[in-house]
Amino acid sequence: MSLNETPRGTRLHIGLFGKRNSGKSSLTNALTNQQISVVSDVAGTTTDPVYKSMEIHGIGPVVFIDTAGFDDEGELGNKRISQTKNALDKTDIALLIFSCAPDNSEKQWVRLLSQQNIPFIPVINKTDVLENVSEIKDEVESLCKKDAISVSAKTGEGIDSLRKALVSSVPDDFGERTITGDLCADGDLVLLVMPQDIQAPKGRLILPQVQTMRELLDKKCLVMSCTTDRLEQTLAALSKAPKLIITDSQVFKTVYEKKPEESRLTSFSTLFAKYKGDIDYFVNSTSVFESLNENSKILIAEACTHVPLKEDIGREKLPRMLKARYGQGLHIDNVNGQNFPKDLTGYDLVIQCGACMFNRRYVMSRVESAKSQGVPMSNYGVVIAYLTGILDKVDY
Ligand SMILES: Nc1nc2c(ncn2[C@@H]2O[C@H](COP(=O)(O)OP(=O)(O)OP(=O)(O)O)[C@@H](O)[C@H]2O)c(=O)[nH]1
Ligand SMILES: [Mg+2]
Repeated sequence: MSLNETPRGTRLHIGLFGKRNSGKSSLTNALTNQQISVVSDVAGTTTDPVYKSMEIHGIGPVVFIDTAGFDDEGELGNKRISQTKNALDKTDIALLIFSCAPDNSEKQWVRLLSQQNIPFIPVINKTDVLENVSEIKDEVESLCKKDAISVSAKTGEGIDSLRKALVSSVPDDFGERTITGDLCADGDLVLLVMPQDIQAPKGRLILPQVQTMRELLDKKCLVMSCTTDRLEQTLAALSKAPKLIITDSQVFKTVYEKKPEESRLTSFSTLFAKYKGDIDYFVNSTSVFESLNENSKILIAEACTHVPLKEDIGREKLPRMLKARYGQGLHIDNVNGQNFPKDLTGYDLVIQCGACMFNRRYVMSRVESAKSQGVPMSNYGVVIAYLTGILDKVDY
């Protein structure tokens, strides 16, 4: 599945993890009531993570992620485990599947889940054929220090209880975050400045614009939108100044100069920086700009995997702005999609895109990685605002 098809946004991501043949794919199929994943008694059937989105009554939209067994072996096996760990970085709730008594590999995963603060439910599968279910359950519960759910993916027994357990494990604050936060409320006039430039997909709006509009409509705001070249005409057509203007960050400075004084101003990517990531870390990290020089090394991470177009922000605009400031020798690496180096220590700064294609948990796992390595990390919108001297004027 390409990243463009990967379910995203505030969907709760439920990852299934366990050893090979424990029944992860069978359980994914049982939980979704569909034959999504290939099932077989050959250990190592699932290789790349398989994503399936659906609705669960009591939770709403979710994504199940079926993964390769974490006890895989050999060179290819290690690559699969690395993909499985990548899926863990996106997981909001994990199902840890056992089909026999736990051993070291499960002990290691219980540690991993706890270290990453991922809520998980231990699941004992294959209860239709296991002879010593209660002994295994005792061992699993003492390892995980919580109740396990017994199921059979084959007969369907226990699947309903597992769905109920999932509903009650959803973190309290999940899905509470909104894109526009308290910047606007019911009845406020909100103007969206959205240049439909060469990077905009033909005949469509980009995802951050769509999601923001939908949220504003749900909030009962009065939503108006225009392209940058029609900003003045639009403002003139309104009977009062917008409460809030949300602009594409590339034209932030232009909009700032033309906006009515009383209108608050923010950018789509700053809003998404807060929605998807750690806005305070992103803003504080801009202090590194004071100490960068031509020998510095910057990593630019883009979530999308589109073929870079002319005037691409990550590959052209940002590098041009940065090189104009620090010199042409400035070293900039670009990564796309899920390619994000584990070792960030060689970098002086990481700049992440708005990440509309990623879930919050995945962006936060990158932030945690940067923080733990002492590497500053920011985001497109925040950096552009800083470099154009208006970061202190952006509301978020
Ligand atoms: N009897 C019984 N067999 C099951 C159950 N769940 C899975 N199986 C069987 O166990 C084998 C492995 O199932 P999979 O769902 O492919 O296991 P997996 O964990 O996805 O395996 P990998 O993709 O290889 O890591 C298959 O032969 C399944 O039919 C169950 O609840 N009861
Ligand atoms: Mg499988």
